[in-house]
Amino acid sequence: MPDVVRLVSPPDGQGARVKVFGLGSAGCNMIEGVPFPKVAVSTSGTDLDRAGADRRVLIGQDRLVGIYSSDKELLKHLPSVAGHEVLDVFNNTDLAFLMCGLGGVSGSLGAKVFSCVAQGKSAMDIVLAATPFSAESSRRRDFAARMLRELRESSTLCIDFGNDQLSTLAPNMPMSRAFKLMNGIMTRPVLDLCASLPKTDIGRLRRMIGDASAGRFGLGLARGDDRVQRVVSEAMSSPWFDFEMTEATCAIAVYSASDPWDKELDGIVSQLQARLPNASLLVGSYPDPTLADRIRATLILCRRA
Ligand SMILES: Nc1nc2c(ncn2[C@@H]2O[C@H](COP(=O)(O)OP(=O)(O)OP(=O)(O)O)[C@@H](O)[C@H]2O)c(=O)[nH]1
Ligand SMILES: [Mg+2]
Repeated sequence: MPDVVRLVSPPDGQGARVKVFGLGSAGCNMIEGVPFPKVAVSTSGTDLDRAGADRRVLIGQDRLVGIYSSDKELLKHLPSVAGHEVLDVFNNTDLAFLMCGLGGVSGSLGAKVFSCVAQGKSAMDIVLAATPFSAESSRRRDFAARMLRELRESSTLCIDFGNDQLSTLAPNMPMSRAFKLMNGIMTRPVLDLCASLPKTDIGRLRRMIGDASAGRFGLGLARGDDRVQRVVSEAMSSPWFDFEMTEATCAIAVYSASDPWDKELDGIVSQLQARLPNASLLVGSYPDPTLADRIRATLILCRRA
């Protein structure tokens, strides 16, 4: 039976030092309301103005392409090659979340460069990337697909969110509202991981993910008598889980409730074990008073890239 590891929610001051990066136009939208130190990165100044970030990195497109084209191993071992404006934003950072939309230049190349530099600075890098709608140009979609393959290979974990699947979650919604909804969904794993992952467990998370660096996300919310069963069913029915569940070799689950209950966490663990026969489980929990009588399950399934 694969391992189950339970995280103990970190006391104040013992959580990981987190930084959230918004790369490119989409990335700068995504980090807007995120309650952690934020860094906005783009080739466009207007993207940076929007993000309300603590640090802003305006980088010329030629320079970004130049760093991207340099030797990736060199970048990991000698991150200063990227230049100080890229390097310094990783000071005092244990966990770097890199958010972007793939298909354009800034977000796609930015995510690749910044994830390599994060590794060079010994920060754990988790990429959260939206991929283009089918209605966008095939050139954009092909480039996004190529960059997703690269990011899955090179980053510690790359969670992709197909924008197309938004139509399942919110049919007939205007694009601007749909993006807002999607950006809120994409920040959920960031909030939940940060609330439940002590700094001392980052190495363990990295080892459990191993080479299963292709991540996908599911979310469940439920109230009422059989809420444990329903919260897991809802999370498992994520439109992004479009692969065989036997492929998942690692699952990260975070349970939250206004007053989390060990018995409910046990219930979630056994439901997940039954549905994910090959996955080691890393489970965390934390209190979220805004949930009132509901519970929430956040689930990240990881497969080999
Ligand atoms: N989820 C989400 N996706 C977005 C958003 N804005 C754009 N996208 C998607 O992200 C992809 C990349 O677009 P941008 O972020 O505008 O591209 P960029 O990284 O700024 O690239 P350049 O402008 O070429 O430097 C698009 O093809 C859209 O599918 C957003 O706010 N949320
Ligand atoms: Mg742009």
